Amino acid sequence: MTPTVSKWCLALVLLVAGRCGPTLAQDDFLYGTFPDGFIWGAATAAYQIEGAWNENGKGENIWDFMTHAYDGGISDNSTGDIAADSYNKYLDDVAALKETGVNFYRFSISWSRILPTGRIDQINQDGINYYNNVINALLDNGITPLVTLYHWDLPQPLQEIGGWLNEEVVDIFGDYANLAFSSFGDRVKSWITFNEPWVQSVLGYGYGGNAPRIVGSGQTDYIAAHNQIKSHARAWHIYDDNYRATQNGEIGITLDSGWSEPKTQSAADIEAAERNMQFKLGWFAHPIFSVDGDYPPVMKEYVARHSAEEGFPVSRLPEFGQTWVDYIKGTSDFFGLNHYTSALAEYSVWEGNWTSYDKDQDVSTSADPSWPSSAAPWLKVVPWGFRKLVNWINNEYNGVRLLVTENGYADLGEINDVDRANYYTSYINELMKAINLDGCNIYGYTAWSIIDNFEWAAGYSQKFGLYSVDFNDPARPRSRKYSAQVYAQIIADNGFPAPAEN
Ligand code: PNW
Repeated sequence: MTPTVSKWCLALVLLVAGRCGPTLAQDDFLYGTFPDGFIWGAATAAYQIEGAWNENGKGENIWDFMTHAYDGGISDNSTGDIAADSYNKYLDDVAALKETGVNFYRFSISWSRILPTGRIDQINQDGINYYNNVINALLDNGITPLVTLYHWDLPQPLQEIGGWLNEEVVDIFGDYANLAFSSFGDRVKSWITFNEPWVQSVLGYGYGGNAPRIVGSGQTDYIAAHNQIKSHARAWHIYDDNYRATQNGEIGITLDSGWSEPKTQSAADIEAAERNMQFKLGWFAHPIFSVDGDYPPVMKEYVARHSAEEGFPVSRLPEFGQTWVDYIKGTSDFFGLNHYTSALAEYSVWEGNWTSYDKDQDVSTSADPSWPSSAAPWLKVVPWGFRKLVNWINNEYNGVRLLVTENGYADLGEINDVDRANYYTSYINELMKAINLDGCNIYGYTAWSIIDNFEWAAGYSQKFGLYSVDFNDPARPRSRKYSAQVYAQIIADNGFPAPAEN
């Protein structure tokens, strides 16, 4: 090595060390603040908070249908019939948001509240009025609405024609999106088409724990995902063609992902962890955010090989075809990310002549026993995984503008929720490292959730709120938790200024 080269190497090492903070170990706390203009929010979803499931013209959706069934599949046999009663108490939610000091509120529209049959031939004006009231109350209080069109609550009449397995729903979703843009887009400038199509596909159409409880892992989950991706692109194009120029808003998608850490440093485990990322996040992100579009090559290869081994004449992973690949590519103005936890991934071949999405990957995942747990068995506390994940996304999708659209912690409902406050502090600190030390392009953060709510198949047994809701009291009173005070302080400080800077 010539002296010149070694000098450059030294400079490079110093540069990298300087950027990463030479003395900062993985879990060390970093003082500092987020960039000016960073936005802070909190989130909910319609079925989880609204209640009023059949009031004033609302139609039935797949969660109404599932929870009302004889064996509703909810751990505490509860329903979202009343939930936090936000249909009547939304002003209390707005007050909590205001007290927390958020810049924006992420909530979802209940499709069947504005279109009881799912289709635009029957519009429920009361539903339109309700969302107008919510939007106007937010704006009156200086809070920006961020609206999700689909947070898992498909109108039941559309399930009866196959739901996301039926490609006709792509156009029907487009009609619904069009109605939302035309009704609310004068005031709503940020839209999310789908929340976590992975959960809707894998849990709703693969393993069957969520509505509509279809079991067919490795087959129906792939089809449901395929039609949701097409539907997302359809809504984006409708906005882009007809509304962007006049309404000046933006529209994206929210994907969920944990971080997959290789269990060992063997080449097989490192590849397994990467493959697991591609199967989980890349499944939805590659068609939309990558330069080439379409499903990740490794996913196409693995599903095709497993399909052949299992005797299928063609791959169980559907094909878009070039027209759809081009139509889908680039259809998101930002990358919405929901993140909660991490897993260890290892190479593992699942034996047997059966099909499943997990078997297709040749990966097994587990939790490190040292990771603190939460009231949700799947949610372990691994703050450093958040930083690694957003760096992975930043590298994989060319510095894409990223908005964290959910992050939060489950407990049993304590008011003095120190564990949740610590979760927020440590995860938000890792996010700040990703921005200030690693240069990731992240412009906002959203806490899940502003209030306790119906946690899907876990019912009311797990709580994610910054505010508690007393579900035994018909008035559903809200009370502020300790974590809400901590989050409000982080927002007020725009991060974690060093004590001397205070
Ligand atoms: C998200 N997982 O769901 C949803 O968007 C919210 O509606 C939900 O209340 C929140 O997270 C808390 O669960 C997820 O198993 C559910 O990895 C499960 C997983 C991820 C996200």
